[in-house]
Amino acid sequence: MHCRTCGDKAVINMRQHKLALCKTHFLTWVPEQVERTIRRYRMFTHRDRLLVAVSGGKDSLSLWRIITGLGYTADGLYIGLGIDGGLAYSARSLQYAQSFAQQHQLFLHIVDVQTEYGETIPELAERTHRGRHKPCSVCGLTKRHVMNRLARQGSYDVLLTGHNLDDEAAILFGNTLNWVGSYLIRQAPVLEADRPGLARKVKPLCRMYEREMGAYALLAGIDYIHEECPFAAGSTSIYYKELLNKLESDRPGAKLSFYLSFLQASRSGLFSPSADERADLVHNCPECGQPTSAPGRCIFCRMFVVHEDKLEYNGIDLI
Ligand code: Q46
Ligand code: ZN
Ligand code: ZN
Repeated sequence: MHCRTCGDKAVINMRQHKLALCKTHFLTWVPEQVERTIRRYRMFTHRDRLLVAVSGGKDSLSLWRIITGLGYTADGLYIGLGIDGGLAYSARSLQYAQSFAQQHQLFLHIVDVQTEYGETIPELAERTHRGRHKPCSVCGLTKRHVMNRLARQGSYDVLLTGHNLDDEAAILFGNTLNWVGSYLIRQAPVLEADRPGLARKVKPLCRMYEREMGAYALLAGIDYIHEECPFAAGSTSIYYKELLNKLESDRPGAKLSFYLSFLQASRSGLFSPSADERADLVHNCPECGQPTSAPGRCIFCRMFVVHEDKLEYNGIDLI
């Protein structure tokens, strides 16, 4: 197999694109694809201040590397979840994020959930009975809250996450299996900050296959945490990814076409929000200022209600 551009030995064959490339040309092809996605969906410009959510994994670190390599200005945000699972998962992922930032002379915000809010994610899940064995829902809503908070407090224009095509296709697959309309209308490469308290969110890797991002991280020499979070094992999203990979191996390009056809249908108004859905998220939490569906405090602030004194003691400005 030879590189389509220069004829040298190819290091990767992407059947979905009918394209084989050598290391040099693959390492230029990936940023070109990401730049095209940024422009196609009008994600941001060189004037914007960007904040990248960094987990220490291959996608987010590669994203940070690619966009700064393209000349954008971007700081990072690492959220310490306090997840151990016998692997010291959080402590180790922080080390990868920190050493990447140091190596590339980039600024990394670090928000440790236990230090700031008094409990780790597993402890919070245990106390609130919201998933003792799998704290993913508590974790997800805490991460969303912290990302919004930091983006607003730091006056960033856009928040970037490292979701790749496999992530997006798996989320879409789950949402269509159950026809969750309210989630389908919110799944997009760009989520506008259409409510006070929300940051604009974008996913520049949404058209990149996980395999392509794995190869990019390896060939670009990015050091990242290889293990998944211990709570990811057995998750439905991993199961959906496996199913979609089976489909992809028989029909190369099936994942990309599934996702892109959805975006096209979405643009043509197939998933317009109902009046109820439009009325959703109209209130702003009096405590933190972020949008919430119910009057009064948002779920995040209600979860931390017993720690209010600690929040004040820590001097955290939540508004
Ligand atoms: S939600 Fe669940 Fe992830 Fe949080 S607890 Fe781990 S697996 S990190 S993306
Ligand atoms: Zn080449
Ligand atoms: Zn709140």
